[in-house]
Order: sequence, then structure tokens, then C-alpha cells
Amino acid sequence: MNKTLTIAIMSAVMTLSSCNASTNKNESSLDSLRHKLEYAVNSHKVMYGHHDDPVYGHTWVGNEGRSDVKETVGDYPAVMSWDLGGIELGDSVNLDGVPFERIRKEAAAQAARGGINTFSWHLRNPVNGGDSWDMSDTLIVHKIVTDATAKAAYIEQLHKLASFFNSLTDANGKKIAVIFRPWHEHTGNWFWWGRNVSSVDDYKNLWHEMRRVLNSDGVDNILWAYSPDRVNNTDEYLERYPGDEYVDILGVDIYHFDGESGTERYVTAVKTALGIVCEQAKKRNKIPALTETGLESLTISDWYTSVLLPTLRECPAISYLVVWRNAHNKPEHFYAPYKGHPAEQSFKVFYDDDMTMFAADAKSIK
Ligand code: BMA
Repeated sequence: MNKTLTIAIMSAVMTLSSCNASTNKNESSLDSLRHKLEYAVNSHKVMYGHHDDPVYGHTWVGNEGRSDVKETVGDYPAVMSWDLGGIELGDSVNLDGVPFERIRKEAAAQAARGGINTFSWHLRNPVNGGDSWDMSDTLIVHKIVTDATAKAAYIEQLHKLASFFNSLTDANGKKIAVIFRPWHEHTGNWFWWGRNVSSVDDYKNLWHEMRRVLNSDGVDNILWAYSPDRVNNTDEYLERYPGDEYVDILGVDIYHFDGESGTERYVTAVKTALGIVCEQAKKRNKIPALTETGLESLTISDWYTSVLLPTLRECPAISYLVVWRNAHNKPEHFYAPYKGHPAEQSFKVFYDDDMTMFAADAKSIK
């Protein structure tokens, strides 16, 4: 039986046997998004995601209808990842040159094909305008949450963010539900909101203030994702957790570095972190995910089937994973294969595997 049909049947059976069966007919788009993610977890499948997938690829930019993923396996990713860096300035394109108007359009197209959208935000800081990687002022987060002028500038940024989320609508004008993953990789030391340059309380306050403004601006179409960089234990994972009432999805970002020699380190890091993520997700009734992962340049050509898939099989179930972008202007910066790349073959096997879900599979979830 084909994979998509199996998913349609399995999810219909799961829905009928669940006490929520009656919510299915009139469910809001947020419930439907949650339902898809939960279906993946409950059936130990994983939705595949790719950053900026339909707006550029390894050798092209801007064309409509293209996707390196679709050109290798015949379908779009189940999850499209986007970044909102630049929205806070009122820019028309994001930090990687993608027009926000195009993101809006592609997010609607992805929702229409039954897929999911997730957003990160590499914003410029509202104090000195430095980019996300500018850590020259180690007091920025503290200023934002305590100093009236800095806070007002932050709130202005948040209003712009809110109006973007409120503008995400389908063809009938109904808001599209999406995942938002702010203040990511804060356990690392490369963003101005990172662990070494902000206190625990100040970091949490960034979240609290964000949630307050977005709520008051009427943003009601978001599942919120928490995604530290790799962690070794539960205390580290939860140190800056903003609270159960602020978060719907528990994630983690873990990359594979150093090719073959880094495989064992990567596998151990994923197993450790997903063990923590899934345990906490179960305990707190949240949805687990591998919010960013990948091997840059796919220097291990069967990485998808020799490293990623076997590792995921040995981890507790997650809902989705995202690999980062295939940059059109940085030839080494890609994480999904493109047509003609040696990793194509392994990626096809990954696509065919019963465990993985792409857009058509996501659409078939009832
Ligand atoms: C990074 C790289 C950068 C990019 C940023 C935001 O990991 O891909 O080139 O600007 O993400 O998308």
C-alpha cells in the first residue's frame, strides 16, 4: 500500500478511536496544526522540513514552483521553515533577501497543500541596531526588559511582528496557523540573547513581553516553540524555559559538524537531547521536535539514511525536523540534496521510508 494512503487510513482510525473525534469537523486551523504534529508523534513518524525551500535552491533564486527537495524526490517538504529577520525594521525583504510578500504567499501555498510552516526570527536588536550575532553590548537584553526607551523600541518591533502573523491568511481570508520559534539557540554563545550575555530572568522576560504584546495585538494563530542549542542534561534544557503557559512545542537544534569524524558526537548529542525533549514533552503535554539539524554540504553522501534515520529510530518519537537552507549564493551552504548531488540516492530512500512524511503525507492526515 502506498505511504500516503496508509497515513490517511491510520490517522482516520486514530481519530475515530480518540475522544476528540467530534472536534475534527469544525476544528480551528490551530487545532488542525496541533493534530498533524500529534499524529506524527503518536505514529512514530517524522515530518521533514527545509528552510526557505521553495524560494531559492543551490543554483537558483526566485523562481516559482521550484524546490530542490521536490526536484529530487517529487514532493515538497511537510514543513517549510522561514525567517523573519528584518520585519522589525519594516524591511520588504528578510536578512537572506527573501521578500516577506513571497513568504506570505508561499506559507499560504504550503498550508493549502496540507503542510506546515515554522518561523524563526534573526532580528536586529532594538538598542543599537546590531544584527543577531552582534554581542558587543552584553547588556542589551537587560536594557530591553528594564530600560523604558529600549523596551519601547522592542515593543515597536513586536507590533511589526504581530502584524505579519495577523496577515498570514488563506484564500478565504482565514488566518493560517503556524509555528513560531523565537529566541532560539540561547544555550549557545553567538546571538545577543545567548546564555553568556543575558541573565536567566532577563531572557525569560523577553519571551513574556513578546507574548504579552502579540496576545494584545490579537495574534491567535501560533504554536510557540522553545529551541535551545544542544544540551547535556535536563537542568540545562530548562534553565531558561519561559514556562508551560508560553510554550507548545519543545525542540532542540543540533547540527552534525566535522563529517565522518563528527558522526558519533552528533548521534550522541541527538539521542541525549531528544531523550530530554521527549521526556519533558510527555510530562508537560507538549509536542517534541528536532527544530534544526543537518550536515552542511552533505559530505557524507548517505547521511540521510546512514546517520539521521537510524538515529531517529532509536529516539523517542518527535513530530518534525527541519534542515537549514540551500543557499543560492554560498555553494557550500546546503543541507538538502539538489538534483545531481551524490546524496540524492540516499535522500530518495529516506523519502520512501515509512517513517518520514513529506507534504502529500501531511495532507493525508485526517
Ligand atoms: C544561518 C546562515 C546564514 C543566514 C541565517 C539566517 O545559519 O544560513 O547565512 O543568514 O542562518 O537564515
